[in-house]
Amino acid sequence: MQATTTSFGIEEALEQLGINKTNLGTSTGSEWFSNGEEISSVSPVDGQLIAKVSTTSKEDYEKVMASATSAFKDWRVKPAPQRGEIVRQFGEELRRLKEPLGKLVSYEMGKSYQEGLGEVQEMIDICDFAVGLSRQLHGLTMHSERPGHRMYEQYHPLGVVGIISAFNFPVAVWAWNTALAWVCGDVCVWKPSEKTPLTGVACQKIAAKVFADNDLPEGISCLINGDYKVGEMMTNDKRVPLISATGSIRMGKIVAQAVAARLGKSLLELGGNNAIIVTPDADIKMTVIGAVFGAVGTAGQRCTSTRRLIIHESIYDKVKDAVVAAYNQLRIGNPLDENNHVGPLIDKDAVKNYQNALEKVVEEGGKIIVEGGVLEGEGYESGCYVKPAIAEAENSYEIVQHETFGPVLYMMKYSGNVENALELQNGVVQGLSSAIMTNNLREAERFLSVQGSDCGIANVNIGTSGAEIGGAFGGEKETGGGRESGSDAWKIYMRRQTNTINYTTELPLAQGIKFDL
Ligand code: UN1
Repeated sequence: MQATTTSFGIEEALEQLGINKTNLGTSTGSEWFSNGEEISSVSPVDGQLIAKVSTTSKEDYEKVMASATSAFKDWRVKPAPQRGEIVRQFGEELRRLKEPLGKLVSYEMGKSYQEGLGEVQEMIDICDFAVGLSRQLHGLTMHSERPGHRMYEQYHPLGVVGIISAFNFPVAVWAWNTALAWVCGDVCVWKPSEKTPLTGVACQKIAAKVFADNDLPEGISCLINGDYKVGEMMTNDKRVPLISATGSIRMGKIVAQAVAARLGKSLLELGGNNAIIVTPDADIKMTVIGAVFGAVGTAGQRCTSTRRLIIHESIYDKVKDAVVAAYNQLRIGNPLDENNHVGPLIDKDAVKNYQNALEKVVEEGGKIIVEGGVLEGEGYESGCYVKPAIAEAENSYEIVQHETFGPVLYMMKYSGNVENALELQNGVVQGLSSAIMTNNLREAERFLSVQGSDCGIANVNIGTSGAEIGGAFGGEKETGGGRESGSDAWKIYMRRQTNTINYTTELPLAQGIKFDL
């Protein structure tokens, strides 16, 4: 087993990332504390313990907050383009360490090495985006209704941004938040998933080096570790004006209520139940690639993974046969081996949820058309490898309405026009990503219209996953409404101020009100 680890160069990757396996836990930058209980980072690839990481105690948390609030006072007065220069250097370090970090992501989380590298590439891309943004954090100027007055708006940094991220994108989602927050003048406290603490440690080390090389104070990048109890320290903390949380709808509802109770801001990126509509005019070859990658890529553990295929009855059998044939070609195994398409699920709880979904769909009347199952034997010792499965199911089934984080795809038919497909697609509580495969312009435009997809992401002739960083990322309904990453998502990391300046010797009131003394 150890041989697997070393043969794929994990020990070397850890060394290159400066992880020496001691004193890992809470950090304000170059300083590390490890006073809490330990959590184990176990690889789903081979079931090996990679390292132990200490959770954040209340005292450690207080040290972090003292450091972060003090660092904010310095960081916020640094001109934004200079903050951008620091983020540029951070992006350079990520370029240098792309391979070891991508490898650690793959080994700790279980996604393919290629996807691990892709995740680090998203980090690099958001850094580049943020560098440009650091010269463009602009508000509008408006015409005042009063003579001799100037009115404009400006954006100021918010303060400490709390980031709670999920195991499935253990590093990219942090970078989407942190690269923007840093150029905006905020400091960040990050709680990575307790299932992937080591990639968190690696990122913290990379960031800390850049801050230290530039003689910047501790506290601009902070790391805390642990489960929801540690998360609660932040969500209940008035010193944290914004909480950005990625994870399940269940978690998001708890976070949103805690943050709202103190009138803080939250940015939520929660579950999806993403569908591809396949119309009579679809390109079948493209549909198969989009659907299969969407459903089995990252072993179905993306919030953008394709969960439902809604296929027109006239081409149903053709699409079904092509997708089933593609599933028969899938190779499941060690994700660090580039010959494999599908790696393991994150842990045995995830395996149980996957098994439960397959049982439930049959109980509710569904029909399995590609058998699932847990793989055993050589190479599968971690117990986390499962076969991607497909079931024919109705949209109304309870299990279909629910997001199962694994490679389970539901296929269903629609008849008539695209409106019928849209009714099914929109007929779930989640609203993250959606897609239509069509060469028919009218259908595509109907899908994108006000009566079309109700999701935050709506794609034509592209699958549901694999969004680029340049667009705003997030979804509607119970997906939580937040937007991260590109476009103007930066605005949530800043506070907006409207300024009106009177350069006359009179004091005219707005709305024509007279107040003579
Ligand atoms: C997530 O699963 O939380 O669009 C993020 C995608 C990736 C990001 C997914 N760029 O699939």
